[in-house]
Amino acid sequence: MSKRFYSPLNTLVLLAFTLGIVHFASSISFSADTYTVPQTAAATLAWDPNEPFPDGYCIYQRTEGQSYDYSQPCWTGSGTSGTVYNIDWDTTYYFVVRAYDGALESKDSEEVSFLSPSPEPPSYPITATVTAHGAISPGGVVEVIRESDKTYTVIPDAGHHVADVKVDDVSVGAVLSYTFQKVTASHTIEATFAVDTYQITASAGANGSIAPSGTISVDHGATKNYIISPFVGYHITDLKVDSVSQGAISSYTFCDVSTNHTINASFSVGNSLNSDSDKDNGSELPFGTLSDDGSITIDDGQAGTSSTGKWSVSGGSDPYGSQSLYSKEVGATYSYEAAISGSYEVEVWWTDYASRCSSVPVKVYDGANLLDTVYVNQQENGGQWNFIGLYEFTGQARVAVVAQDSNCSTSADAVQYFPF
Ligand SMILES: [Ca+2]
Repeated sequence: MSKRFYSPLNTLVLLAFTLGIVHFASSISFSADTYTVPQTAAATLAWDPNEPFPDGYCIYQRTEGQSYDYSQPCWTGSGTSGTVYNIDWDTTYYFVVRAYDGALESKDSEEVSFLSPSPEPPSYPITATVTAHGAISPGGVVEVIRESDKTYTVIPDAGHHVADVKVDDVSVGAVLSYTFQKVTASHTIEATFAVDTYQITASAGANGSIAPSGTISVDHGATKNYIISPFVGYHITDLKVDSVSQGAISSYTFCDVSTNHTINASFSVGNSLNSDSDKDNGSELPFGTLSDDGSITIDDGQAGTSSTGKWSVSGGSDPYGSQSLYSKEVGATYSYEAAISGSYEVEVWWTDYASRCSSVPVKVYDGANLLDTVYVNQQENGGQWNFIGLYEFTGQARVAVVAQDSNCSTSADAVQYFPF
């Protein structure tokens, strides 16, 4: 591969030379706060020895578009290799070697070229992670060139928002973007997300209730059901959802919630037992007889009554309705049940009779829960309403008159629930 040639000016023969490159990548060093990269590379050139041995050799260099300046060798020496320093990165250099002996100088050797690309600057990994319900861009591990900036975008899923962003385990708040500036170290960035929530505010006008009531928080996409219950003696007039009338309905369901809502129920006095709306919504209706004042009266034998043991028609005076009953069977009960909610006065009617018991238990229940036991003297105050107490019911009120003694008679006639 080496090519001999003869200089016309002398007898020196210069063999083609080979080029070895040396740049200082191996000397690049870093420490915590300093960063040193040599600004130049060096090239070592080697060539075959001339025969006969000359006084020495000169290396000449040029760059693209330039000519050699033979008055200024960049290296002179007697050996067969030389190193040229101060080679710029990313610049193509051309070299020739000439041998000289006294004033004689050979022609140029073959020309060789040399290019030293600048060493890659160091980079640092930034690791981005997210929890469910969102993304971060760019994700994963990204190498970031030293001293450069890197911006991250945090992208929550629909119906969610950024809960927090941590950079190197320290919160930077619920930001949608974060930029690492002039990176000189590895970093982490982690985003967490949370579901959006909305407020549903439920209210009920007088004489009825809505459940759940008040303002509650609902997750994005959730379903929420509301039940509207008029008090006894009242009916639903209208249900407004976000101020838009929905009619006299007794339940409403928000589906796939994605904004705040309001729901408001209104009620009117009056018995709506036979109204279409009550039939349609299947709401529980009180038994017995409703009055305009909202009270409900249950007479013996009416819907809502039930009994255990033996009860017979009494000859007592001033019954409520057409008749009253009596029992002498200890523990026999006569119950009056009403599907009502809210505060009610309970009143009991019995009839006078000579054999009446003096301490008859009247038990008041709300569902299965015994609220109170009041003992009444049925030897007195027959033929009228007698106040038992004021109670809070949650849908299933029941008053039970319990036969007290086989030596006296217990009267069961009527019960009244009066809204308070
Ligand atoms: Ca009666």
